[in-house]
Amino acid sequence: MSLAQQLETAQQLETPARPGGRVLADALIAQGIDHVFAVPGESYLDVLDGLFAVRQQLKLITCRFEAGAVNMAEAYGKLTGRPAAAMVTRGPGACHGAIGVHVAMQDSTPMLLFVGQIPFEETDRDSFQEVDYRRMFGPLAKWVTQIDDARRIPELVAHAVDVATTGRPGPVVIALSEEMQKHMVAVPDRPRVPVFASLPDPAGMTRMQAMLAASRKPLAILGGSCWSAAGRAAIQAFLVSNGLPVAVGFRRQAVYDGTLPNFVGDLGVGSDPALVARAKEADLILAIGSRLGEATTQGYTLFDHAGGTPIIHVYPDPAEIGRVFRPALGIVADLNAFAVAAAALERPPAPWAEWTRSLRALREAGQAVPAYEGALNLGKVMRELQELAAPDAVFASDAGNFATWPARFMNFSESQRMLGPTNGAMGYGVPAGIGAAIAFPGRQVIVFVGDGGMLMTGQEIATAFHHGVAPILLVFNNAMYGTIRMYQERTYPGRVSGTGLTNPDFAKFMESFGGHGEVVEATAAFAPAFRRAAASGKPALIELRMNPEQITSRATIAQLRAGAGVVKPEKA
Ligand SMILES: Cc1ncc(C[n+]2csc(CCOP(=O)(O)OP(=O)(O)O)c2C)c(N)n1
Ligand SMILES: [Mg+2]
Repeated sequence: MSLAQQLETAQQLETPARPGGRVLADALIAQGIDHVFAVPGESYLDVLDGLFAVRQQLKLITCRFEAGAVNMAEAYGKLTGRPAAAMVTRGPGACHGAIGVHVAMQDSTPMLLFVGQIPFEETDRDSFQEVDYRRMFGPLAKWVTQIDDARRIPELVAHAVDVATTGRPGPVVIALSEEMQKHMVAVPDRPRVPVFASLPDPAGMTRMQAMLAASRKPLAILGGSCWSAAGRAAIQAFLVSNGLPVAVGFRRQAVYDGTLPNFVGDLGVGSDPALVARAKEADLILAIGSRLGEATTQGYTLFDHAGGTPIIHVYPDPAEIGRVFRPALGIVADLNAFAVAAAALERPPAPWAEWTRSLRALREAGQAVPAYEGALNLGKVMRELQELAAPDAVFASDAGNFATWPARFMNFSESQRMLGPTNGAMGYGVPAGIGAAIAFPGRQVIVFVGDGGMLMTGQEIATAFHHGVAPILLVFNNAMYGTIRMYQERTYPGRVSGTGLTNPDFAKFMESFGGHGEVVEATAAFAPAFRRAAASGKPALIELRMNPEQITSRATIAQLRAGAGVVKPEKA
């Protein structure tokens, strides 16, 4: 017997036998997981029983829909930088939950998804609810595994957490064979590994400094997940002291303090066309944490793919650097470590002060609220919300045209956070808001959601009540799948197909759960309604009855039709 085997045997002798379900619960605690978001299933009864045993240390959040559970876990990981676990049953549960895996992958969020699996000996019989999760989640997740032997639970859970949290973070799916959950095994827990972040190479930092010194029109694009408070402070110190204009990537508002004079707006769907034009003029792009994905780069058109625009790309995973846009310099580093190193650099002269001021002036001009038709001016409502929201509020957004109202008219401050799905997943906002409220008890949570998204996962309000959290939902009601109608009107004017909606009374819907409901039809009614909602202390919903003609903050349906004509397919 090798020394390692002897040691393991000795450890096992000291470790009492536990059933697999309990070993799993203990393995989660050993790896620092403190929340599980779940819809139960008979496929993982033994794990549920293990969770019962450790209920003081590991909080089990019972949800109403697997898409809700997985999105809550994703939001928890995105906000805290530490993965939460989601648990769903085999087959149908896994199918419902899959959307959250896609969100976590595209958003680079650490997350674990456990799926109850059929008994191992029934494999490949197309038995009840059988699915091969390695094949199903292969292209969706960062890693997929299945535990068939209870003795391997501590090892595989520890590795899953390492994979989920390192490099470009992402979701790991772990299927749990039914029988092994019952097996009594004597196996020790695995300790957490204190992995130190990868520092940027000093030679790369020196080259970055030289490139900045030679630039006249630089633009920083900030994105990424898992920023720590210290990392945010350091990157802000670097960007402010250098007077660099800062744009944020798609749905990454609030990775940077929007009230600062060098914040120039967001690049994504519905961005200010003037900012997009200026980004194309920049002579140096400093992309920090952004993948330079499709939405941020305006369908990969913002820069020359072959390197015509010099780009410095800072990213924790070398595989993302140069993936589409070939950068002039790639720096592989943990983002928080890069921020600290950048803040410590000597400051070159910044001859771009005027350029930064001109970009900021564009942002401010774009935020001037037009006199929209109709009684409810959503531009003014967003400006008011900025004043009314708690200084450390967490915002969560669903996907849809309504999301462009806060993006354009609000500036999120340093202590506020904003969660949005960069993969454009409808149904994300309400669960993400609940996940945020559970992650940060006591902080105000405000959700932006359309009438379409609200009826995808709005029933998770029940979960908010069940677990005692009170988000405030702002439902932008235009009685349509407005985003798709917008593309429709641009491409096939007047041919409205499949995009109209009939809605319930949303305020009464919230009241039926025991929450606070409001309907706002005029601008002046918003502030008092919001104050009442916030003061209620209960989950609250404010329905914003929109003028459906105002399809975006920049166009009416009539304007789209007038500008339409050429059939030009676009992406939603
Ligand atoms: C899960 C999912 N289904 C469908 C879509 C396609 N889609 C994108 S936006 C949108 C409409 C959103 O409607 P609503 O929530 O009412 O917001 P609005 O665009 O009207 O502001 C649809 C159907 C999507 N992105 N995600
Ligand atoms: Mg709508």
